[in-house]
Amino acid sequence: MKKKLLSAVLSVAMVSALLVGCGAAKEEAAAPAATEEAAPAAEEAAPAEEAAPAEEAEAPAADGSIVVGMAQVGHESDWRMANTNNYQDVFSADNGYELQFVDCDNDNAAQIEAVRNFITQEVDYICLAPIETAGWDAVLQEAKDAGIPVIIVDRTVDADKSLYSTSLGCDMVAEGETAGNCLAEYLNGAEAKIYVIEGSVGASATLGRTEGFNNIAAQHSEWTIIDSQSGDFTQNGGQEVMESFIKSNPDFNVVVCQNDNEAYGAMDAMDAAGITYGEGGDVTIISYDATHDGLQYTLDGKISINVECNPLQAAVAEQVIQKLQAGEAVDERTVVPDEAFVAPSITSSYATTMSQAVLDGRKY
Ligand code: GZL
Ligand code: ZN
Repeated sequence: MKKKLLSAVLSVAMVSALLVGCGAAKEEAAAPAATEEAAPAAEEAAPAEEAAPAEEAEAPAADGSIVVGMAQVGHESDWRMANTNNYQDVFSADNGYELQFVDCDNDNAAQIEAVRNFITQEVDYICLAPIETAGWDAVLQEAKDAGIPVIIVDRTVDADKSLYSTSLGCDMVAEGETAGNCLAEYLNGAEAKIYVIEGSVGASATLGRTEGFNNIAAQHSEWTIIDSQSGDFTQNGGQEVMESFIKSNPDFNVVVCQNDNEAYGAMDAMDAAGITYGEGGDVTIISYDATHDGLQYTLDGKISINVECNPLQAAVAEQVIQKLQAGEAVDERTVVPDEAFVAPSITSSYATTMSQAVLDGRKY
């Protein structure tokens, strides 16, 4: 409601400009079972508003909607698109919101600029899905000084907790430990020569999953992590890293992909090299996200273990905003629950065995 009409016009122009800059052509192909191309965020920009004479610039938003600025990581993966779509569904005009959405295209500088623009526009709330954990103290202090609550969503930041209202998202360390525990149960003491295709450098999802998996790997002297490199959570990245791993040392039997899109790329690379994987294959693939296509590959036995990270988090963010609107206290952190899945031939005490019914019951 603090939005000033004049700055709204400017902000729509800025947000649109940002969207054009950030919403560059989608970098990555969708999963092999191609889903529709993600609509560039620019199409979602808030409609331009009539320029209001300066003297009316102080008037509160006529429609009384709550203005939420969302600085989204980018459009790097199917998971991210599901997360974006969920925010656009929940923070709709019908629900009483004006969502100013910026796709920051995995660009830290663009994301900091997007948050600064939200502060200039005096939005009511900022939802920040931080590309990296580091580098947020200054701009979060600016938002605090401007009296704009910031909600850290999906990933986490390395910043003083007094600089933001709350954080929400999945427990990435737990996800890594679940992946390790599923693998240990599945291998049952067998030797593992493991490659890890990490997510984006400096992202809490990458750091957490790596830490969690390594916690379990440390318990198994029969495991060797041969190499671990970033595939940037993209399909191209997964393919390129897998190709370089195969070229340097093709003697491996496990590959951990820190999201489904990297797994699709890794499968492409192994197909090209004639390396078999999945049920009856030489290599066990572990993935994260459990998106629809990722679980289809798990049902098909190509991916053996898939650890979910639930992207449907916007309702949790909305509950926080409604509490803040009512002047109520909010929890420091809300963990969004998730689970894990294994291929049909695997039974696991840490994961659900995939079936068509399980796939049909999924919400994303
Ligand atoms: C996890 C999220 C990660 C997903 C990737 O919460 O931040 O970013 O695992 C996405 O698919 O790119
Ligand atoms: Zn062991």
